[in-house]
Amino acid sequence: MSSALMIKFLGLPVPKQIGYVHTTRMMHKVFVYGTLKRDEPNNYWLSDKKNGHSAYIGEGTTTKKYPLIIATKYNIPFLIFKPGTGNLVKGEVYQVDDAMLGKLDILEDHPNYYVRELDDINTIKDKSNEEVMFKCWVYFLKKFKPELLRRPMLESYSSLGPHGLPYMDRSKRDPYHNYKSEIKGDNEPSDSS
Ligand code: PCA
Repeated sequence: MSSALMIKFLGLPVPKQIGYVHTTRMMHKVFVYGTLKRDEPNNYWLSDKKNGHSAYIGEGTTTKKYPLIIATKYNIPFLIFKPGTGNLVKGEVYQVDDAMLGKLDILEDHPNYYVRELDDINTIKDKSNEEVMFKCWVYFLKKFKPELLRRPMLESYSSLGPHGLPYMDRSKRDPYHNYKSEIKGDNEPSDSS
C-alpha cells in the first residue's frame, strides 16, 4: 500500500506532496569548442528553446592537450582525438537536457562523424568565478586522416579569427561534395592516441 493510501485508510488528511508524481529531467554537461560557442555560427542551436533546455555554466579548458584544427572545403573545426598533441583547448561549458543533447547529436552526426565522449574539463563558473572540474560531453573526430595533424593547431576557435578560414554554413554548401571523406580516416581510435 502506498503511503498516501495508508494515510487515507487511517482516516488522516492526505498531505499534498504525497502521491505527487515527480518527473526528473536528465541533465548533461557539454563542452563546446567550435561553432556552438557564443557568437559563433551554430550557437543558435543551443539558444533555441524548441531544441530543449540549455544553460551557460562558464568557460572551460580541456585537461589534456588535443589538436584543434580547421578542415574541409567548408572550414569546419574539429577536436581530434589524439590526447597529448596540440593545446589545452578553450571552450564553453553548458548544461543541457536530453532533448537538447539529442539535437546536438543530430547536428554533429554523432556517432558517424563526430563522436561524443566524456572528458574532464576545468570550468570557471560564470556566476561564482569558482574553478571546478566537470565531466563533460565533447564532440571529437576519432577516425581521421593523419595529414590533418600537419595543420595549424589552435588553442581557441573563432570562425572569423586571424586564420582567415571562416566557417561555411550548411545552406551554402554543395550537396554533391562529400566533405566527410576529406577528413575521415580508417584508423581505429587506439591507433591515433
Ligand atoms: N561544433 C561542435 C563541435 C565542432 C563544432 O563546430 C562544438 O562547437 O563543440
